[in-house]
Amino acid sequence: MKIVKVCSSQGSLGKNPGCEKGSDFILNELNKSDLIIDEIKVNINNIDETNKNIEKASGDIFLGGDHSITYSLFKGFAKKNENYGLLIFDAHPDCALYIKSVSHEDFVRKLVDEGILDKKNLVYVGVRKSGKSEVEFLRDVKTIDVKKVHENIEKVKEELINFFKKFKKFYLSIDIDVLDPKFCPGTGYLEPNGLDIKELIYLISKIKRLKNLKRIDLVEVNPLKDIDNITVKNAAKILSELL
Ligand SMILES: [Mn+2]
Repeated sequence: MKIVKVCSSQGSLGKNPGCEKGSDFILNELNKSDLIIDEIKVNINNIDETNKNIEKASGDIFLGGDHSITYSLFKGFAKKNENYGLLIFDAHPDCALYIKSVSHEDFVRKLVDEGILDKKNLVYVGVRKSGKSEVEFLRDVKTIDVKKVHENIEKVKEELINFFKKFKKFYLSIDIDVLDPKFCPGTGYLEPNGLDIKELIYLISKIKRLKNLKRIDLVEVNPLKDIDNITVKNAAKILSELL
């Protein structure tokens, strides 16, 4: 199991500066000496170069960084003519209309438009704040809301496992803001009524048993905005569940 640090907030549109420090804080909190840890070369003056380096990287668990890193990580993960899926835990769908370089607000749309991701192989859990331009995009995408997790987590677990087990491989992306703000005060956007940390840990503990889960990322943890280290501690819990 190789962990890779992606210390960049270049794709956060200036809205989550500090999240480039997330991976170091999370690993520090986890405090395990037997981990294999690598780091992607970041050029803070050139996001395209950073993204190329991310795309070339090999590894199992990637620690951001902002959510735009998933664009290049998923590109590097996807191989032509293979069937693969993407599972995203996030308060936001990140499928806004994009302008130029990929950002943490639009990377999913870009992956779909470029033919790298098929919408029907994508599932969101926890989305609760979408922009106007995102509603149309989401119409034919499978989404599981927070209420459904609260009400019947067993059913959600079954649904996710049945959906993702059919792929040759799949990718799991976790934006920390899928959690309720009381579990993640240190992130870019706080969206009320999110998942409980126990719910998230439970779901990922079941999902990770699937052998075709081949790549994971955990993003948008911002130690500079954190309160009493709550976000970093919860991110370390999530990481330790994934190891
Ligand atoms: Mn988000």
